[in-house]
Amino acid sequence: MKEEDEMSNEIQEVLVTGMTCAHCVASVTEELSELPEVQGVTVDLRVGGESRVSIVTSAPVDDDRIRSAVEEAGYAVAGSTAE
Ligand SMILES: [Cu+2]
Repeated sequence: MKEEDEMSNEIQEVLVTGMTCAHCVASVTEELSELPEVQGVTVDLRVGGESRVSIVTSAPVDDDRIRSAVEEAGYAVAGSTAE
């Protein structure tokens, strides 16, 4: 059985600075979740460094929109792990 075509979800990753606790994670997750394409957000919190944020999307989301959502939450995107 081949089911790979049925799931077209993609994962986009960005590095976010300034996050220090679960509240920060919740804020970023909440803002990113407001984007219609976003289906899930996973944060690998790294206090004092760059936290890796993995975003599951139904369609590619422009980096600028991800950046805006992160900034809306009060944090900064240090970079994207993908081109
Ligand atoms: Cu916090």
